[in-house]
Amino acid sequence: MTTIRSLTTRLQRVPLTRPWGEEVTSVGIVATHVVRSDGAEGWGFAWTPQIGASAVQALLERDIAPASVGRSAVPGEAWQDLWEHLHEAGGGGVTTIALAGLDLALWDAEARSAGTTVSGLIGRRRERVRAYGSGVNLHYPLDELLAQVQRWVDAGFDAVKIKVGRPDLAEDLERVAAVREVLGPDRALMIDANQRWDLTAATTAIEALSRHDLTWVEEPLRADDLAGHTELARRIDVPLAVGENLHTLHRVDDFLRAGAAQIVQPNIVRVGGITPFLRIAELAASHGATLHPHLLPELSGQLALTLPDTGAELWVEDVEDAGFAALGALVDSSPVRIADGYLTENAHPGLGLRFAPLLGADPSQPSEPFEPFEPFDPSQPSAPTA
Ligand code: SMN
Ligand code: MG
Repeated sequence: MTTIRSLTTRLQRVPLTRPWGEEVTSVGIVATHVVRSDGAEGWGFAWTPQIGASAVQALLERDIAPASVGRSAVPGEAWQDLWEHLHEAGGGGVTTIALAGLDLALWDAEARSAGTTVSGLIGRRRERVRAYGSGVNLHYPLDELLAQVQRWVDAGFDAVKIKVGRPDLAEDLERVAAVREVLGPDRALMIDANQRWDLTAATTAIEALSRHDLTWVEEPLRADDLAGHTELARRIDVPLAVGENLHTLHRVDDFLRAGAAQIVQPNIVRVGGITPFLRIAELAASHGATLHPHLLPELSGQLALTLPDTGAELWVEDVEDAGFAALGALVDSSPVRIADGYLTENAHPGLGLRFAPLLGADPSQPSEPFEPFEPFDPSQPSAPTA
């Protein structure tokens, strides 16, 4: 049996050329490297824009590496046991984000050692998948927002997503109306509230905004609020999309069973990697729900190419200037290409997503061992709390 010989990590922040807000000027990456008992190597990553990157790295180094060394390196085989191992720290969230770092590296190693891509290993079922233009643009003044929408139109996207949830609904109305004007009647427009509303505000806002022909409304309420989404879905006609903050198959199942969403958007890293993502895709298909993977198109685009045709649309999300290759974060060129509103794969080994160390060190070298935390000294008084 091929087993996991080692797992090492490196934490880095990738600066964004187009900040996602005043405080979001970079995203956290925990780059992972696996060596198998047969000597094959794989590279993966965990991702968390603002919160928890050090916790994710600590889980990988302190809990996942010791529990995974010696286990099967076949992608997916160790996943369930490791998820159960981590579960007391939470069924989803930092635990699954960290587990993705191992899972992706194992899929990468398997595909590289078979001389193929991950989509080739799983079985590619499509040559291309539709992509939509997206932006983290709630903070943009209206003229910048419209210029961004025009860039998407010029680039050939026929579906776009913008942020809503400004403090005053009149501003959202003005922005969505103006964006619809730029798009014309035939392009699809989606809105994303990023959990900013409560049930009353969401009902009022969506009723008002829906006159601009919306393809979906994303995360109108706190993502944890299953009852709220169920009630909102009963009240409105626009399809509801959730999933970038649902971390497990069970939670996605809860939403679909309750009729609380028609569209699910799992984030491959947040759910724990490719292994659970493929299970969630099957689950969504069994519910007749539409699945559009959240963000990370260089990763989710590759997986989207392998999903069976369920008759539903399948779109990947291209957030402007957020691709890891475009941000200069990868050793190799991008494993995918997005042009004229479609994503296709470029030739590459494995996942083709080796993160470059920030100062140009050799990525084939294992990362520095994890810095041990300061040991707790019981003789020292703890810092006073305010
Ligand atoms: C989003 C979430 C996290 C990072 C970037 C963008 C957003 C989206 O919710 O769906 O695009
Ligand atoms: Mg979103």
